[in-house]
Amino acid sequence: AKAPLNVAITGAAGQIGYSLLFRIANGDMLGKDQPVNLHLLEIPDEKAQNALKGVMMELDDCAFPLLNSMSAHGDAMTAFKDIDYAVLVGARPRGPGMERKDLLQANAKIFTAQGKALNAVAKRTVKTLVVGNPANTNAYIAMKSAPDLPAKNFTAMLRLDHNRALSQLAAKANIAVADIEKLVVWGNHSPTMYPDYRFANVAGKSIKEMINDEEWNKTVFLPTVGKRGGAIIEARGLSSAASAANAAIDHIHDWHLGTNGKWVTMGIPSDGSYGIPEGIIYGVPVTCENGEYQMIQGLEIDAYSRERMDFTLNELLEEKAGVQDLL
Ligand code: NAX
Repeated sequence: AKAPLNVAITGAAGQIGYSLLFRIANGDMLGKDQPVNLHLLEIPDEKAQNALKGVMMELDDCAFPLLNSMSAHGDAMTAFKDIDYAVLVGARPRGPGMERKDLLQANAKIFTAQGKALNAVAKRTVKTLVVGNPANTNAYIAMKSAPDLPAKNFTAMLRLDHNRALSQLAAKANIAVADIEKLVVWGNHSPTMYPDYRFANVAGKSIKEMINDEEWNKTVFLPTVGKRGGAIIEARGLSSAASAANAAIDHIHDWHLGTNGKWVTMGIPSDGSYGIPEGIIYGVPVTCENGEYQMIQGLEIDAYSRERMDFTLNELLEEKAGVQDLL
């Protein structure tokens, strides 16, 4: 049998946590033959820690064969000890009357502390996925706070946007989601992102040509994918949780086990290509193999795409400027 991997999840008693933990313990993320030790982090607050205990009781009650052990933590320095994977979900939500700048700063404090803890106690090979918003900038902050760890191992979640775009395209072109290749979502996990199906195809057949409707792209597809999070809040009264957990599972699953040549979207530190300044955590197409992602290089960027890619980049640069004093 394989040795267990240590996986830390923050915000473990939250909404996304409630959908995420059970699937990780079931082997959906790291493989059906891979035992896990779950390190669950919540704020030290008694209510949150009690809620976490309740979730752990339910995990016990599932008797998952792959769940080797679990532990509850109120401090990142113990939660992140020797971990192989970190899924950083917990973040400060926007409170009533809170300015964007305040939200950025509150989260910058959390992700500075968590980056430092990763730097101090996690395995040197730890791979990190940031889900908590603003996800790209939080990942940037954690990366900058962990100078002894490889920068490439800090990523942000664009996979929910990618999956949302897949499902909209499949419905429009009457094709199966599983058959869609080469979809891209560029930029920030925010309504400014740019889902781009110019390269997408089904068995080599161009989806852009199949749909052949630029008007639909600009007036339906882009806003539907971009504002999907808001539409779900409006309908459900709560933000996306099961679909967000599912996207986190997909992201780490593919990073760990590979994509067999399929393109997926990950927010990764830029290497400077496509005009994205080095280090900015930006959604790009990648393939994964042997536990490493490889960015797809050399795609043609037309004028409209350039404009959209710069728009979402500028938002990231503004977010970065808003937290620069803390780094
Ligand atoms: P919840 O408020 O239900 O849960 C968050 C949990 O995190 C709470 O239990 C809280 O106590 C805990 N927490 C807060 N600060 C913490 C810290 N410093 N250390 C450990 N735990 C901490 O939110 P939920 O719906 O689960 O969403 C979590 C985050 O995901 C939010 O920031 C949300 O905006 C973000 N999302 C990101 C998505 C993405 O695609 N990247 C999509 C879904 C989601 O909106």
